[in-house]
Amino acid sequence: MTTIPAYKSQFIDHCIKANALKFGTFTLKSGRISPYFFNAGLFHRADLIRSISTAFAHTLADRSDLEFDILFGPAYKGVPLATTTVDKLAEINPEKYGSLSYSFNRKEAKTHGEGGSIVGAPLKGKKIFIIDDVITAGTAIREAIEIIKAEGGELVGIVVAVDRMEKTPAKDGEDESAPRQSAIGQVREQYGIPILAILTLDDVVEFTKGKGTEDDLRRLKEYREMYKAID
Ligand code: OMP
Repeated sequence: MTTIPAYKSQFIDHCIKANALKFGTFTLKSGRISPYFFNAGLFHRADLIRSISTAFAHTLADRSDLEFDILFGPAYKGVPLATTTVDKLAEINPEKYGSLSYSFNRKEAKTHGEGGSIVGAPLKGKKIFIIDDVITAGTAIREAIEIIKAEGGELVGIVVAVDRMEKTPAKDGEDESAPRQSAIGQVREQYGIPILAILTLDDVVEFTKGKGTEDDLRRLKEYREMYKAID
């Protein structure tokens, strides 16, 4: 049995206490019926935002090969994730991350005052890492990538809280059970960048083996069998 690092299992514990990770029956944006759901919108409490920013910071700092100037959190859910994770990274390693910046987009460009559609560090000529909650079909992430391109930044990676590892939905006439890539896999291949996650579906299954009910575990495994992507 594979063991998961302490920061991951602490993070899952916090998620479950806060109801941010729930087991049951949930209909996803894609229409799939999932036995679990992750809701990053519930991390507004001080102890929880601290827990998620700590987990993000460890996920990034563990990859000492990665260099970036700015954490970009797409509006709105990415905003607190970017700001708090920048702070946490500087606490963990002030030498490497002390001058790291955060940045995010305005949903509507401002036409008065300082103007523009970016709040925080300007992206032009900088190495940018996107931070976000969940990638399912990849729509939100692709919008963020377009903003970074338009602002002249260089995208060097993406980190999400949960990688559901799901294959893209079947197109008309395609067999839903046929093997397919994930949205994350497609973005990784298209842009040639690393995409990291605090938790994956595999981590959730491992955690449930130790702490969940038999029924939750069986339903998670069935779901994984049905929807896990080839990469
Ligand atoms: P994409 O923009 O299609 O990649 O989907 C991301 C969205 O999936 C999030 O903004 C949520 O609305 C939703 N979501 C979750 O937040 N947590 C989950 O566990 C599953 C989903 C989902 O609907 O697939």
